[in-house]
Amino acid sequence: MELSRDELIRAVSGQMPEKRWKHTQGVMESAVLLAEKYGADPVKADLAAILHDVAKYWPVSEMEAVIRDNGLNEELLQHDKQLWHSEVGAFVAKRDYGIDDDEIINAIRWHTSGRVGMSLLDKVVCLADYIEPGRDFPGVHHIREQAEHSLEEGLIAGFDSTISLLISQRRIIYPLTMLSRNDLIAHL
Ligand code: DGI
Ligand code: FE
Ligand code: FE
Repeated sequence: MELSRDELIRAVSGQMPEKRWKHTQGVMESAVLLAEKYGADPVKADLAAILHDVAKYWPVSEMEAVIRDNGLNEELLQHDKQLWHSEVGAFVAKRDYGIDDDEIINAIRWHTSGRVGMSLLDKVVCLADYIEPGRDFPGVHHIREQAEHSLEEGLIAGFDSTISLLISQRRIIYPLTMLSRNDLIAHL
């Protein structure tokens, strides 16, 4: 099934509250700017951004069912439910929204945790998610500053802020988030 960009936007925006759609529009804007700045494909960045949070408001039981029934990463089920929407989103982007491009699917799949060996498009979408214009959290200014001169420095600042927040709230850290951060530092 091949959806036009407008059809995709209509279908995805209907899956989420107004506020999340606004966030998604911000991620689209930032992802295209980052793609142009750092040499990724802006068309792919835009599509990945449109879909990145498509499953964010799915009922937890439906996300769990999709992960179990389709051989997705069941290890996620041992971790924070906030981590499930990227795995489920990548799957439904392909199955229900006709996205056939693995670079786009991967950028959706890894937009929350990152992964070891992030692709250029993974980095663009993950960083855009942190710095889109509507984001306002302690530390976002520093992440935006880093993003001005380095995709990797921006992402490290982003992961650092997530990890610090999780620690301050005494929450469990998904190990891949730390591995992604370490991998970026190791390659600088
Ligand atoms: O979906 P968004 O809110 O736009 O952003 P996201 O996909 O980066 O989701 C971040 C949420 O996931 C945030 O509420 C923190 C939560 N989370 C819980 N444990 C972890 C985690 N995020 C990461 N990266 N790593 C964790 O271990
Ligand atoms: Fe997300
Ligand atoms: Fe998001």
